[in-house]
Amino acid sequence: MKKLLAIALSAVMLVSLAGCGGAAAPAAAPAASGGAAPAAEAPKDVIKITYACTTADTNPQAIAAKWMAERLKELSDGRIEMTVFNNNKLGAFSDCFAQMQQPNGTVQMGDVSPASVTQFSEVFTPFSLPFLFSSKEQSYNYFDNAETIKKAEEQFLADTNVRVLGYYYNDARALTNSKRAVHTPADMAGLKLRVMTSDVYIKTFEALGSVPVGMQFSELFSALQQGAVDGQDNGLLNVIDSKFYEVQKYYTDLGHVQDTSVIFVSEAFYQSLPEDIQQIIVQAAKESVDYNRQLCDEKLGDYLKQLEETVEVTILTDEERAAFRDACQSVYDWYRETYPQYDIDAIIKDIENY
Ligand code: EAX
Repeated sequence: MKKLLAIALSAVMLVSLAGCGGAAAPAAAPAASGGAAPAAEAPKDVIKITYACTTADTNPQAIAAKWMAERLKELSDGRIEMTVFNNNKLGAFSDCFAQMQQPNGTVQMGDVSPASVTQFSEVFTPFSLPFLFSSKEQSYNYFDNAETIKKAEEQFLADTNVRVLGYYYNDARALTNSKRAVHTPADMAGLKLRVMTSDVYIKTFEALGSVPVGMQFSELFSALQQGAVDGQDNGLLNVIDSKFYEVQKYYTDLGHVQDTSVIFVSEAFYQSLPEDIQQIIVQAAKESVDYNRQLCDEKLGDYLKQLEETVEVTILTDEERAAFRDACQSVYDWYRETYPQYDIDAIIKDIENY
């Protein structure tokens, strides 16, 4: 499987490299320098973008990214051709991200949960602390407008050489597993759960008494299917779209993180582009965020009904959820000690204004 992916990835790299050479190059040299007949129409420079994401075809992130590809084409009058490789077609997202960091990498854009890239920069770690945001609207407002987020984006760029363009909704994260219905933290004891490769998630799921295992999303379905892990913590959208419900028995609407999926562009690639194209990329990404959030609202209601057909669904009461929140307080203590450079208490206060 790994080998196949590697072959697929290098094939894509070749194609993409061929395309990229043209992308970064200046406008085609005029054919008519020596007084010969001027070229009637110089061929337009096509800028190729390879976009990587983890989500399946029906997920609002993948749909919005493909919509962005159309919008880029339209706004640039055909000069930008973006191809979206969703559903982990390019393999582990961490490898795709590493490509975005390179001057001539094979991947120029993509989106993923910020917790999946904490090994490249830790600046987004505060925002996946458990039960930090009280609603998806609050998290939208905060991510779109807060000064703290603007600063985090600047630091992220400095750390990684990758620019942030916006935030898709990656759902209120939930809990699925194959062992038992979960109503209380005690029900989680010993459950082996896949989490993103983020220390905040590891600490959160340890605090809840489970046994977290950091793993790329691209490995998750087979890990669930083969029983290598008992469960995972994606929300309703990914549970349905990536078909986890086929290999899971229980769902709890835990809501520990109002998650985003950050849209990235390689800074080296971005800086190689003319200004008008840069602006088009910024605009199309922003518009696709609105589209993504609208799609999420449309899908989420039906999705719960759909899930109830195959999986035992637990909807927590406020009191029940509070027990999980209380069980997570030690994660904040650990965070204050481990990351004193991020003033989490100031962030908590700040979020209340949104
Ligand atoms: O960004 O890895 C995950 O669980 C994420 O939710 C997924 O990649 C979507």
